[in-house]
Amino acid sequence: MHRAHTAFSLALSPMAHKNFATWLLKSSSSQQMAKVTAAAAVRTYNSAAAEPFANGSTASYVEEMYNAWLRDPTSVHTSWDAYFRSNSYVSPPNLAPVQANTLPLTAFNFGGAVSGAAPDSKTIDDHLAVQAIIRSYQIRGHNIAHLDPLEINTPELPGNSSTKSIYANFSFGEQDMERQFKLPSTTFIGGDEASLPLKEILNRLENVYCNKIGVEFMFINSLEQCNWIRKRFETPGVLNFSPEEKRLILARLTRATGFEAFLAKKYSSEKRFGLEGCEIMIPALKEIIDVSTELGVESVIMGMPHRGRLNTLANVCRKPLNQIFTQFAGLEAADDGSGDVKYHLGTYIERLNRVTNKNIRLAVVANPSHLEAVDPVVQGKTRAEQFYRGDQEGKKVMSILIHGDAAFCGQGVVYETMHLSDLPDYTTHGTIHVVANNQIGFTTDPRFSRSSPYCTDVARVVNAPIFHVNADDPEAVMHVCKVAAEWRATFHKDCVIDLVGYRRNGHNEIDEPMFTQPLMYQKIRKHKNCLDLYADKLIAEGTVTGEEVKSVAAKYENICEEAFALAKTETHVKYKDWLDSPWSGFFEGKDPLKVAPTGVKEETLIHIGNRFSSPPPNAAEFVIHKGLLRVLAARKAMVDDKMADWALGEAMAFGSLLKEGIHVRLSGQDVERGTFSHRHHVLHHQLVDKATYNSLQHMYPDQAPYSVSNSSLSEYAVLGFEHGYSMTNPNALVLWEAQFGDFSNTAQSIIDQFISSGQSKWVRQSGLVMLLPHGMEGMGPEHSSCRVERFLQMSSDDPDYFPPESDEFGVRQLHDINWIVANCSTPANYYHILRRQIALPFRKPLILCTPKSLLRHPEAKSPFSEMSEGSEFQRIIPDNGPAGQNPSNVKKVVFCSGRVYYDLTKTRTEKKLESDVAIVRVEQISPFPFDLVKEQANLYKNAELVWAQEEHKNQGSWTYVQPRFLTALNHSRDISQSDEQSSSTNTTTTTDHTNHESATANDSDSNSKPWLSRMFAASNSNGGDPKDPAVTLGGDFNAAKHFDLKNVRHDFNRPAGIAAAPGGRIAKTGRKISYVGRACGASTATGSKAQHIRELNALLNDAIST
Ligand SMILES: Cc1ncc(C[n+]2csc(CCOP(=O)(O)OP(=O)(O)O)c2C)c(N)n1
Ligand SMILES: [Mg+2]
Repeated sequence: MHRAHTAFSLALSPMAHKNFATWLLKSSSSQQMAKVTAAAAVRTYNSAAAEPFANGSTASYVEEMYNAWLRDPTSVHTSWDAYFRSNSYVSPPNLAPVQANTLPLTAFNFGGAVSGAAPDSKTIDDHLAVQAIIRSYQIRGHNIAHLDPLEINTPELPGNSSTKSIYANFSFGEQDMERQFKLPSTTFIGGDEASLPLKEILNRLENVYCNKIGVEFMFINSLEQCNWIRKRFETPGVLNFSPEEKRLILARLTRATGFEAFLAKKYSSEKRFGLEGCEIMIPALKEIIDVSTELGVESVIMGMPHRGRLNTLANVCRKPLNQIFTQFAGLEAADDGSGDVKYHLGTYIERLNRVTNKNIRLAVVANPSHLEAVDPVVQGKTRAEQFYRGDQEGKKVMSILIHGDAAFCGQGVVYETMHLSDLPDYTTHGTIHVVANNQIGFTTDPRFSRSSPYCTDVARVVNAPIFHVNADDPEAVMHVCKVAAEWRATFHKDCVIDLVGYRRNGHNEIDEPMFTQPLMYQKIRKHKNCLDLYADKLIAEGTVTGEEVKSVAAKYENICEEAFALAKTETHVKYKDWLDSPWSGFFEGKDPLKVAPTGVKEETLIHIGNRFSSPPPNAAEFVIHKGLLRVLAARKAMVDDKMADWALGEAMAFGSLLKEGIHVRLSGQDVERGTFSHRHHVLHHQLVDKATYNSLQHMYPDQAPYSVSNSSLSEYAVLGFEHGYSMTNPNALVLWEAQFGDFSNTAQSIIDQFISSGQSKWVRQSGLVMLLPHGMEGMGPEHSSCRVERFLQMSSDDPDYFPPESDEFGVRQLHDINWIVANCSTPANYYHILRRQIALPFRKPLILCTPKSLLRHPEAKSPFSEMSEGSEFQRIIPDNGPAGQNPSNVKKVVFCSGRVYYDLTKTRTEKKLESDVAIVRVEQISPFPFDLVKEQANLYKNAELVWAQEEHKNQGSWTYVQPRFLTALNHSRDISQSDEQSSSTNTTTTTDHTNHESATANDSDSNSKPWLSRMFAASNSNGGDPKDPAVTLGGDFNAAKHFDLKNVRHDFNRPAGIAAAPGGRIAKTGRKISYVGRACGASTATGSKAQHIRELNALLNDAIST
């Protein structure tokens, strides 16, 4: 379509209005080409073999070509090759048996020829030519179809010159128009008729392929699918709609248009990203849903961008209009969450479909601004819903993805998501993509935003048919939608509807489009809207009266007015009303701070261990690789010793959860074996293709399903997919593993926009686990660091605030944080933290740095006793050696996290400093274990404290832990009264009861005041009113409020009012933590192996010294 804009001035050329068939017959270039064809006919056999097939002139010539092609396909011109490959040619009976879907030439009833007589060469040529014309229409008709309501697009575009040259090879004249031609079985334009006059053939093809629908499908490899599509569009009468159907379309279009008009009237200065110019999208979505419901679908999950979102919620999902209008009022939220703009919110509705009389569930998934980022999330959610319903073929649950034209071709995640569409563990069994193609992206014309002819070309890679349709022709649109829904139900594959419309306003309603698209908008200003055009048509043909049209519109406006009045009575918005996947029952009756035990009976561990280390039960027939037999034997030996390495610890976590009925899904690149060849969950028969054995699927007869899937080589789409999967059901452990941790940055928008912030924006919880191999092991700048600093930077606990201590400290922190970041050093802790994901009474994403060399490290093993009943996850692992036993002798405490622990202990042993240096592992980095760090610091009262890390100073955990250590250390001694008095007035003492009370009394006030005014109040409060909530900032805490579960808000990890003010507690510290490790660096590179070792040794020497 973009050529349209390049050729804007050409739109008025006389050629633009010629129809395709006329042009075909009369253009001077075609006469020119006829001469060329005649010349070609006298060529010799050898040169003929190199000629395009349309030049062939005799039946024997065709046969010669065919024989030559059979001998060697490369010996003929590529067009012959393509022709024979397409099965369109059938050799005479003496050459080959008759094939399905075609007829032998001799079977043709050649108009005028005596039946049974051999056809002359001209007759054959002409029939071949007609067949080629039909085929050409099927292939290229869409190029010149009238798709653009603005008619900027013309048949004279450069992309169409190929069409011209192909048709120029055929030299039919007016005299041929009445000749009867046998129709090949690759067309359905004849209906019940086997032959038609040429004129009628051309007319029908013109109507089917070059009118308001452009069907792009001939690239599809399957003949069956091509025929299916041909039949749906070519059969005469497919576009005939009954008066009832037309009235329904009109009614739906009236609502869609009326909704936009109502918003424009009431909220004229607000951004709405309205659908004007493509309102037909609403009836289109409804048609897709109606037909799909009729065909068995019960649940539809939609993903869409800003454009038309409110209209979709109102008129497709039928979300109560007053709830939508309330979003415009800027009301306070009655529940948690920072919220989002109205055109990003999700929804979930269960309702009766009045057309099909069936119950249907509709969900629109909340999405961020980041265009197309929601696509894989929707697919994951859909897949999960299919899984939980046992809908293995996608008959009950389907997804619809709606796209903008610019985003659809511009955003790579579309391609990545498309590539999941046919993968066994990721398919949703067909997605219907709807492109709201307004032929513009913000202010950019398509000619500057894509290099492909259509914005939909990305879909061709998965063989998805693409139905382009003029959005000003409602009946054509409805037909296309019906075919799309039937296509999905029949083949369970993706398809695309390209709704070619326009954008009546600017990018949003406040934008001026004439700045940048003056010519286009001159046209748009003069263009009647789709509803008016359709109403005029129906009135003219007598289907409805003008009065009826007006009354339907007035009725809808009344409905809107009533809802508008109701919305005005609302005082609060509730984010929970906008939740796309409510977890009914999950939170009910749960103590929100009670964590179930994560240790299990030792016999369970032994059982899982034995199964995990055994070959398949039919081992005699199942040939396993010898190396794997050794792996299994080593596992068995560990189980006998009641020890677990990393892989076994993970299997224990998975196996025990499966036993408890928790579905486990692990997905990512090469996860089945494991990037580091340590996991081996899927054993492959060495002699039989696809024969595999997965012991974790066979732990217990009544266990939950386990799925482990090597994914496509995509992080963005696959991580998004798993996030969507995790949203669907809280009773599942869903894990995504990066090949190496740093590759996760290609999925950054899923991490930023969904995982880290989904709960706060959309009250959307997820227990997704991200496994990120991490460790500076001399593998070069990449493959070393998962950039844990970035995850930590997004953690929402306040560095300057020590939450109140209690037995529930750990779980309260988890409850309130946005996600958990950990770097475990033992298989047992890995096992516990995975199990804790499910044991928690709520769901939080878990970002886990995982090891590489530790997978095989002889010391990185855990006894079963650390995983069995009574054991639990250790946020901090204290020093249990001589240093920990005699803390007063300790001169230095080294805090660290993850793999480097093992290097540090080795160096300490070498230096014989076991009693002098304590090494404490911080396993859960975020939320920061303030309480346990304080405890450890108190234990080693006289020791110097250091943080050791192998990552560069500006990377790793240091920047996150440093301020938190200082906060924790300050709390390890009392803050003196004099400290407090000398401190800035915006900090209060924990013993200042007056201020405490005032905080309690004024708390709601304090929370509702905008932060800026509170800040100014604070700075002005020197000697001011102590009751002003601003005076009680900086680490003050209202215990009563926080321990009242009914009032739990997300502020355990930060002060109730405003964050600690600058110059607060941390400046008063008496005890410090210093840094040991690499200097800052721009990349994660450590140079050569030798340099890496040198730097590591320096760090170990610095850390382990007294
Ligand atoms: C990833 C991303 N990049 C840039 C933007 C800014 N942006 C918002 S809408 C828009 C134009 C989108 O055009 P199109 O996809 O055709 O949708 P339309 O607005 O025309 O319906 C852009 C560039 C964004 N939201 N997301
Ligand atoms: Mg657009």
